[in-house]
Amino acid sequence: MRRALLFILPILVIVSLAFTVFGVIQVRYEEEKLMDDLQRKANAVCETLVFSARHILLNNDLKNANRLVESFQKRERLQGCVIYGKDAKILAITERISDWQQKDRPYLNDVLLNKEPRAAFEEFRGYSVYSYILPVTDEESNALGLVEVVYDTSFVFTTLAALWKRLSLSLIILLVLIVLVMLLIQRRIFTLPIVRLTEWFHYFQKGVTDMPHPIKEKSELGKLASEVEQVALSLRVARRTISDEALTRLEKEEIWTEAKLRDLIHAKLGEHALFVVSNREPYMHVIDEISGKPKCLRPASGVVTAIHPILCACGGTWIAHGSGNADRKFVNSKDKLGVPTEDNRYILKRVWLTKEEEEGYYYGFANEGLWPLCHNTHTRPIFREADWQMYKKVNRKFCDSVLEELPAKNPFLFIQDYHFTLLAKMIKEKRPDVRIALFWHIPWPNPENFSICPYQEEILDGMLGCDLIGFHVQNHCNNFLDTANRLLESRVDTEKFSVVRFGKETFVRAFPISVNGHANGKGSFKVEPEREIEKLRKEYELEGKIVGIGVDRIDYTKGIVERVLAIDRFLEKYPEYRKKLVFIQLAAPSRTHIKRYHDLMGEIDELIEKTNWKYMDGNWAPIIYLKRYFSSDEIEPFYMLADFCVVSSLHDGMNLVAKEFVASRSDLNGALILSQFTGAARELTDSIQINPYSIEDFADSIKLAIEMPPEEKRRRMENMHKQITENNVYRWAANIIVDLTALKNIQA
Ligand code: ADQ
Repeated sequence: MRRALLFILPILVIVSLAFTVFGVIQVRYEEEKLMDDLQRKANAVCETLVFSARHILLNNDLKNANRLVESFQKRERLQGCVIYGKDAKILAITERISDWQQKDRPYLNDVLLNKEPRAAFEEFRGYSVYSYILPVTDEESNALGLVEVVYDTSFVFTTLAALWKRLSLSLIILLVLIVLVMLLIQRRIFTLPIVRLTEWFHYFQKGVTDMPHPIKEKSELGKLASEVEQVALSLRVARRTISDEALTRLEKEEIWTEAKLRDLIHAKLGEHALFVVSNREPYMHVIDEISGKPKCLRPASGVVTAIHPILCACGGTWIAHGSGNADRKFVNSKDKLGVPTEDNRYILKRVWLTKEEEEGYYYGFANEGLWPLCHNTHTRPIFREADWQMYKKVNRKFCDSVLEELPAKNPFLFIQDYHFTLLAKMIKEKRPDVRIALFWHIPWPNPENFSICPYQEEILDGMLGCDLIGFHVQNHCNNFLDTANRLLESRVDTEKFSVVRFGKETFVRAFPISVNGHANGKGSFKVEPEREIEKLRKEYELEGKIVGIGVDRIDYTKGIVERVLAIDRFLEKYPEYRKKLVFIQLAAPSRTHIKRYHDLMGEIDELIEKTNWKYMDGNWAPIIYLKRYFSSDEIEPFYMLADFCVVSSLHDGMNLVAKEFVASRSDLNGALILSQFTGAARELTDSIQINPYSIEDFADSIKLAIEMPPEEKRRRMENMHKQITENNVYRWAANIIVDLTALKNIQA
C-alpha cells in the first residue's frame, strides 16, 4: 500500500496544483465580471438619479427629494441612495441606510470641486458596499450637488464562494477517480503478476519444483521467473546427484562423522528437508548487563548440545521459542535467521510467546508438572488447569508455525522433548503425510507414577500422533509401552515394539543420545587447549592439587547437594586430602522463576559456603563454585585438566556431561564418577558408578577415583572413549533417520 501511495501521490499533487491554478483564474474572471456588472448598473442608476435630482436641486424641492430616494431603493441589490446639496450636506437619504450619514466622507468636496464621478468599496455596518457618486450640474456646469448610490456587494462573495465550493467538489471527485483508476491499473500490471509469482515461489520453496512459472508475457518479470526456473532445475539435478554420491560414500565409511551423517541425510531424505522443533533455541540473543549491547549465547541445555551438530551437518530448519531479550532484533520479517552467525549452516525460526504463555506452558506445566513427574527425585509434580490450557495453546501455536514451513512433499519433522506432547497429533490432523519422530530426552516413569497426571490420556494420545518415539534407554521404552497399554485404549505389539491406536501405529525405540565424540582424537577448540589449561591452573591456584570437576545446570535432579555432602564426608573421613583436593563446580542457573529452583540455588550456596568454611586453611578451600553460564570452549579446558569428573544425578535421561568429559579426554587420563541413575551409566560401564543417595559410598568413590592406578584409569578411559567415539551423536541421529525412513517405506 505504501508503495502504491508513493506511485499515486505525485500524480495527485500535480492534478491538485493544476486544478487550483485553473480555479483561481476562473474565480478571478467571475469576480471581474460581477464587479463590472455592478459598476455598469450603478452607473446607469446614478445617471437616472442625476436627471431627476437636477430638477429637485434647482428648485430646492426637498419633499420630492425624499420621495425620489425612497423610490430608487427598490432597484435590484441597491441598498439606498443619497442626494447632497452643493455644500455636500445630505438633503435626502433612503431610510434603510440612514446611518450612512454618520460616516466620515471627506472625498465629497473633491467630487464637487472636480466634478468627476467617484466609485469605491466602502465598509458599512461591517459589510462591504459599493458606492458610486456623480456630481449634478446645471447647464453652465455649475455644481448643484451630488447623488450617490450604495450597492450591496455581498452577492459577489456568495457567488464566488459557491463557485469555489463547486470547484473543490469537482477536484475531490476527480482525485478519487484518479486513485481508483491508478489502483486498478497497478493491481493489474504489478500486484497480480507478483502475487502469482510469489505463490509459485512459495510452492517451489516447499518442494514443488516441477510446476511451470505463471508469468506468460515476456516482460522483465517473465525474465526473472525464467531465471528462477533455471535455478530450480539445477537445484533438483544437484540434489539427486548428491544423494547418489552420498549412498556410495556411506557404504565405505565406518566411524560416524558430520560428513557421513550429511551423506546419510542426503541419501535418505533426498530433496526433503529436515525440520526440528524444540523449546530451547540453539542461539539466544541477550542484552549484556555490563556493556548494554546484545550478545549471542548458546544455552546450557543437553538438547541443544545434541541437536546443534546434526543441523550443522545437514542443514534444515530449527523452530524454537525466541526467549532472549534481544532475539527480535536479529530475525528477518519471517522471524528467521541463519545460524551459526559467522557461518550460516541452518535456519533458526523463532516463535514468540507472551509472558503468560511462557509462565503457564514452560515454567508451569512442563517444568513444575511433567519434569518432576518423569524424574524419580521425590519432588511433587504440580498440575494446574490454567497451566495445562496454556500448554495446549502453545503446542497449537508451534503447530501453526511448523505448518507454515513444511514443504509440499513428505517432510520429516523431529520434535524434541516433553514440551510438545500434543504437537504430533495436531500436525497430523492437517498434514498426515509428514513423518514425525519425537525424542523424549528425560526418563519415562512407570505406569503407576504416570497415572497421577490428570491429563494422561490427552498426553499419550498426542504423543501417539508420532510415527516414531525415541527414548534414551530400553527401560524408558518399556515403561512407555506399559503406560500406553494400561492407561489408554490401544494395542501394544511387543514383537514390533509399537503401539496401535485407532489403526495408527507408533514405533518405540531406544536411541542413546551422545556428543560429537571428537572422532579424530583431538579436542574441538578454536583456542589452544594447553594455553587455556595453564591459564586456569594459575587463575585458580591448582598447581600440585588434585582437581575434581562438576558441570551442571542447577537442577534438583543433578544431585549437586549430595555431591557437596560427599566431598564434605570425604574430607572428614580422609583428612590427609585436605589442602590437596580442589573441586570446581561450574553451574548454570536454570528455571530460576520456579520456587523449587530458586530455593535450591540458596541451599547450594549455603552448603558450599558452610563446607568451605569448615575446611578452609590459608588460601585453600575445597570447593570453587563458579555459578554462571560457560561456553563449550570455556568448559572443555576444565574437563581436560581435571583428575576426575563427578556426575551425581538422582535421575537423568542420559547426561551429556559424563560423555563430554570422556570425549574431551583423548589423553586417556582422568576418572569418571557416574550416578547409576543416569542413562549414561548403561553405556559407560567403566566409570566408577555410585548411588548418590549413599553419601558414605559416594565419599569412598572419590577416594577410589583419586587413588586408581594410572594403568587402570587409562584402561577404563580407553574403553569409554572408544564407546563414545563409535556411538557419537551423528550415529544417534543416523539411527533415528534410518528408522524413520524405514517406517515410511513399510507404511507406504
Ligand atoms: P539436561 O538436563 O540439560 O538435558 P545434560 O545432559 O546434563 O542435561 O546436559 C547439559 C548440557 O549443558 C551439557 O552440554 C553441559 O556442557 C551444559 N552445561 C552444563 N553446565 C553449564 C554451564 N555452567 N554453562 C554452560 N553450559 C553448561 C536433558 C536431559 C538429559 C539428557 C539431555 C540430552 O535431562 O538427561 O542427557 O537432555 O538428551
